Amino acid sequence: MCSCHLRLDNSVTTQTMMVFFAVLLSVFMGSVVGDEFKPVDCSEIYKKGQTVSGIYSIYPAGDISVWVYCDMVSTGADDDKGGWTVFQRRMDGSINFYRPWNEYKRGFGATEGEYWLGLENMYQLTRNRNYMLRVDMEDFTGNKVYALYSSFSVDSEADGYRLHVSGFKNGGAGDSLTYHNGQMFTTFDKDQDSYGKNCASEYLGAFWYTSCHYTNPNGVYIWGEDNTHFAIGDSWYHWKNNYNGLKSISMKIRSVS
Ligand SMILES: [Ca+2]
Repeated sequence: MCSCHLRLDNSVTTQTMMVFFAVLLSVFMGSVVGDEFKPVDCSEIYKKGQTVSGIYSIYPAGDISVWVYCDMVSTGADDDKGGWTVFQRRMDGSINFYRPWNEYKRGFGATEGEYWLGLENMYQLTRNRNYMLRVDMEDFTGNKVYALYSSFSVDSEADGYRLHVSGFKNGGAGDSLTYHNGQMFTTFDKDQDSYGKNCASEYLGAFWYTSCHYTNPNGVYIWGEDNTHFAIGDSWYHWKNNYNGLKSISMKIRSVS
């Protein structure tokens, strides 16, 4: 076999290649280092023109990136779309949500499916910015409702990751969250609720329990109605009582300008 047509002047080829890679590297470095876009949340990504829901990288504390699901289609109180940072999502029961404090602090699960973003990330997001909250839910027959709250924030770990939520607006779900306003977060290994026992171990979840809950979004993923064990499911009382597990529930925040 003759390979003469491939024979080139080695020195010229090497020089050409080096120039080519030098140009390529400078373009690459320029795009990565020079103009790097570090969005704090999905609201910033949406404002940059990304209108497709999906997995994006955000920087809640400004330096370290985390993967998150951005809902770019749901509406707020003014029917304005998009920019929602999903911090909690149940949809098929594939992830075990009965986890200890450190897991709820750091976050867990799969961004493309069920996950919890982490209390520290939620604190970092909401400490310097104003956010509204949207809770979306669906039952096992395809009905969908939601609840909106005009203000949402989470305190630091030193303050028990205390929840602040207010300004309810009904999207058919009713208000099962205002009751939890002002509460610290409780897991089975860290009891910060106002109940004699531990609400997390009593109702197999982790939440801003009082004594104990009107909603248990991190509870057991039960398939619809089941009162075998009282109020352990991923329920929202004011829509489906507390012995009905929801097919899906997701909690998401968007910055308020
Ligand atoms: Ca307790």
